[in-house]
Amino acid sequence: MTAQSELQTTVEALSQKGKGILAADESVPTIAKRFKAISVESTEETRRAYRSLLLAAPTLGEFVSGVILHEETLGQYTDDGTSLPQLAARQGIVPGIKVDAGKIPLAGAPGDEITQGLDGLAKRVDAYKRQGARFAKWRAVYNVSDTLPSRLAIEANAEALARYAAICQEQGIVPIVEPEVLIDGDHTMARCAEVTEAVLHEVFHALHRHRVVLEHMLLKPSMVVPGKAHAQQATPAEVAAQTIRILRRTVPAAVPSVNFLSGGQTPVEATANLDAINRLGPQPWQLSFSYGRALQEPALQAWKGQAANARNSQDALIERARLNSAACQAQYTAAMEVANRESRLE
Ligand code: 5MM
Repeated sequence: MTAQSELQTTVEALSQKGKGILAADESVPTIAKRFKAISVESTEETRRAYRSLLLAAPTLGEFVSGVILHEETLGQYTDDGTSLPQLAARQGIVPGIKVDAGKIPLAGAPGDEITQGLDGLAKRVDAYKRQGARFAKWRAVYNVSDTLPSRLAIEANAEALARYAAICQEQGIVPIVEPEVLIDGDHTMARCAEVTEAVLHEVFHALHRHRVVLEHMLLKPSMVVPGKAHAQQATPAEVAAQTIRILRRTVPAAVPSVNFLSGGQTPVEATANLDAINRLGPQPWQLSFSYGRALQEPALQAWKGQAANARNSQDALIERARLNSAACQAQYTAAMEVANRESRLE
């Protein structure tokens, strides 16, 4: 298979109608934080147990087309000896891998951050591909205030995202480009829109300079929302209108799919907002999800580190995945939340 047709096959598998992506690539410190909230110690074994349970959830492949894994998970096995990427593949879910090496302060730009991990990336991507990964993800993070992010941070992160994407495509791996404008802070929705527009504009400029084939990548942006501490929160209809306005200004029609991150929204908010976005009618790109917390929070709460709770945890994951699948098709209603909860309690 040529690199181009390989990329096309993966893009088609990932962007199936009504399906989204499960982000399960929390770094070791992040998963430790999530486990601490349910009083579970984070060890290689507890991480393996939890992620095995997620990937084995019956029917997950009906709603989820791809899963983003952490490097550690790529080399882990279920109790019966199936590799975790293989377990995903058996459900019809494409295994992917987070390839960035996390963020550090950006020198010369107080308050801004830059994502690292470009050195030796081609070699690492080649090794991940041999372990079963077919797509990759790199996340850039932008803190928001009246003065942040600086022009330097916007340009430096765009350059890194584009170099990463070009390297992945050369290796036959589909890049997910994730510029996350953070929800933290008390900024207005207008400020989030302004920053998101500047960030996306610069990202696509850099992708063009680095000759990234837009048809063979996915975008994973944040939605346009007010800061979490802002006094006035937005309705799903407002989030949808502002998000689509900014995406239409900045994202070329050649990009096949936009898979939002949840970024600290509650699971219900993330689903309602995605539904409202899809209710605005057809756009040049598919509009779906690539949620971490908004898919996993109820599953973590149900699991609590106990093998006996595995089935309940899987049910909670499937419930969110099904509701988000409905949201991708503008078919979600708040009443579905109640109906689901009641049927689980019966
Ligand atoms: C699952 O978390 C991903 C990795 O984050 P860390 O490296 O900080 O642990 C993260 O990139 C995630 O894929 C996105 O933020 C989307 O997840 P949310 O929870 O925002 O939907």
